[in-house]
This record gives sequence, structure tokens and C-alpha cells, in this order.
Amino acid sequence: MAKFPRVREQHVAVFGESGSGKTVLVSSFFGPTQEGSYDNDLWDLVADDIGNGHRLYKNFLRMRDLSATPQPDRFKASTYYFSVKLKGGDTDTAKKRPFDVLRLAWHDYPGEWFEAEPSSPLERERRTDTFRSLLRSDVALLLVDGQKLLDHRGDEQLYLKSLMFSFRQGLLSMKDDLLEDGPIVEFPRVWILALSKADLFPDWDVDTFRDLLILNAAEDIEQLRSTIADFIDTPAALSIGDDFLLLSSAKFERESTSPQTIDIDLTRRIGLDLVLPVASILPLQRRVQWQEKHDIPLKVLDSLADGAELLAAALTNEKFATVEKILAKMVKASPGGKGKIAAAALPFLADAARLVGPKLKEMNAQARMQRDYLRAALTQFKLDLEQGVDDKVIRNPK
Ligand SMILES: Nc1nc2c(ncn2[C@@H]2O[C@H](COP(=O)(O)OP(=O)(O)OP(=O)(O)O)[C@@H](O)[C@H]2O)c(=O)[nH]1
Ligand SMILES: [Mg+2]
Repeated sequence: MAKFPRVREQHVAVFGESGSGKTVLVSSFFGPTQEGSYDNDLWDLVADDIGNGHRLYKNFLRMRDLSATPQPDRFKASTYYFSVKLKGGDTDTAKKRPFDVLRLAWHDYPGEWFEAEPSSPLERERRTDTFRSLLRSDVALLLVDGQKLLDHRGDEQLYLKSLMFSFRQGLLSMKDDLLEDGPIVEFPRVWILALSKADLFPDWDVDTFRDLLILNAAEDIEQLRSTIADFIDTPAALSIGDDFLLLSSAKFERESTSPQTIDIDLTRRIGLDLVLPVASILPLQRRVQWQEKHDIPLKVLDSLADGAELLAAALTNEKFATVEKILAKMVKASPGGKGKIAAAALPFLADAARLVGPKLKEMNAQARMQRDYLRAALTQFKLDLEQGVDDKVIRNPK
């Protein structure tokens, strides 16, 4: 009997300077799911730590009801663990599913840490520890602050260059500590460039944002890429500047009569519904693409989208038992044999990753009808990603 509940964990790391909107983002991601009126037919989102959950929900309520925004974080990083708990745990299908809970670890940290030197050796150590935990993510979001872009209108290049520079410096300042044991295997390998506060640019779509970045900061993005490539084992499995995303936690409006008063409409969010799909599906897709193009060592594949086989099994109709057998063989096999099995599993991962369009819709409808909540949720995430691409909120490489 498998341990219960079976959990699959995925991390997201959001990197952004102080004031770029990280804490508001996580509050606006979580808050609406706690409102009495919230209804999701496939899963419930809960915070694993009640105190943390209340803190986030309070941030949300203070914005919703009092138009008050959270305090800047100065000293403390927090990691919020959310569980996407699938419904229908008592059905027969559920007993056979590879996992019941998709856990999302969302790391929030003081943006100031990237900009100012630590004040003591202890603080330096704390920062390095935080970054170690950030680096367990498969996916990282790099925030470009929409407000700062507006403030630099006509001179965006200056801001974008200094932003990329500070990300690079921040990483380089920790390089020695992070690389103590040689090139890092587990490291975010999909870096999405995201515009925060996208509500400030009502006429923009993701292509407008991408064009602006490429026009003004292509070399800087490339430099960041090569800096990061120096940190990791197998830099062929790395993408930076391939994916773009628009994000807005709410529509923030200033009243023309008294500009100090803001109205925060938290029902008007952009891109936040893509966070779960991005965290759970994108690493699987990228893993397939890289594995098809390059010779990626097994330890890297394992660290990237670990449990991808389970995800693929859940996503497609593949019998979970078959996959379990493959995995069991993999554990027993000699190092040489493992590579062969990984190669054998590839087409089946690829099928899952490439499930698109009408076929995907059909599978989603079928899974809903059969009350197969895991498959319904994962196919829904894929549909949400497709919708995000169609709406030009997210852009992924073909
Ligand atoms: N227009 C707009 N403004 C936003 C949005 N999100 C945040 N803001 C504004 O940006 C300010 C800073 O947001 P925070 O989430 O506290 O920033 P942070 O990245 O957590 O900053 P540190 O904690 O200092 O690292 C908020 O007080 C809001 O005024 C958004 O989606 N749209
Ligand atoms: Mg903050």
C-alpha cells in the first residue's frame, strides 16, 4: 500500500528587487482561494502551515477591504507551502492514482537582499541558505517591475540593464558558497522573464513585453544566461529568455481627486492562474525537449521535473502500474542500464508533453466525467497554459 496521502512537490522561486511585487503576488495567488465564494470543482488549495496561511490571507483582506498593501520585507524570507488537494479521495480511481496532493513551495524573500550587502556574517549565511532553498525550484520567475518601467519611460534600457546587472551580481556574490561541491545539479533550469504590475500597461500583450526586453536588454539577458550556465552541471539543459509572462496581482487604481487613495480590485488579476500550470507542466515539457536534443546525464534528468514519469502517467491514459514497473527497474539497474530505461521512457513522456488541442480537451472532459480528478486537474493545467498562450499572457518557445 502506498503511503497516504502521496505528495508530489514542486517549487517556484520568484526573484525580484525590493518593491517589485513578490509578497503581493503570493498573497493574491492564495487569498481568493480562501474567500467563502471560491469554488473549484477539482481541487482545494490549502496552506500547510495555518499561521502562514492566515498571514497571507490577512494581507489579501487588508488589500481588498482597506486598500492597504503589505510592509516591505526587510529581514525575513518565508517559504509558503501550499497543497493542491485533489477532490474525490474516496473514489476507486483515486486509490490507483500516483499521487493525491500536488504541493507547491513558494519562496518569498526580501528583495533588498539582492541590492545591499549583508550586515554581518550571520546574515550572509542566512541569505545563502535561503538561496539554496530557492535553487531547489525547477522554474524561476525573474520579475521586471512594471512601475519602474513606467518611471523610466523612454529610458527603459537604463532600468533593464541595471536590473539584469543586479541579478547577476547577486548570484555571483554567492557563487563560492553555492559551488562548494562543484557544479550544481539541482537548479532552476527554466527562467521566465515576467512583467509584474502588468495592469499598468493595459495595451500590452506578452509580445510587447518581449520585444521591449529584446530591443533593450538582449545582451544583458545573454550575460545572465552565461553567468547561470557557469553554476550548473549540463548547461545545455537551461533556458533563460525563452519564456515570457505578464503578471498582475490586482488592478491598482489611483483616484484622480485624491491620488493618495488607491482602489485595489483583486478580482482583476493577470497571469496568476498560470502559476500552478507553469510549475507543474513546463518542467516536464522542457525535459522532453532537452532529452530529445542532447545527451543529458541521468542525475540531471532526475533532478529536473523529478517524478515526471508519474506526472506523465497521470496525464495520459497510461496505466500507472506500467510506469511503476519501469521505475522499479530503474532503481535496480546498473548505471549503464538506467540510461537505457530513461531512453525507453522518453516517448511516453513525450506523448504526455505533446498532448494538445482537441485531444487534450477530450481527455479533460472524459476525466471529469469519470471523476478522475488527478487527470482532470493536470489536463486542465495544460489547457490553461494553452489558453494563456492564445490570450498572449504567456509565451513559450515552440
Ligand atoms: N499596479 C500594481 N501595483 C502593485 C502590484 N503588486 C504590487 N504593487 C505595488 O508594489 C508595492 C510593493 O509590492 P510588494 O509585494 O510588497 O513588493 P516585494 O517584492 O515583496 O518587496 P520586498 O518585500 O521589499 O522585497 C505594493 O505595495 C503595491 O503598491 C500590481 O500587481 N499592480
Ligand atoms: Mg515582500
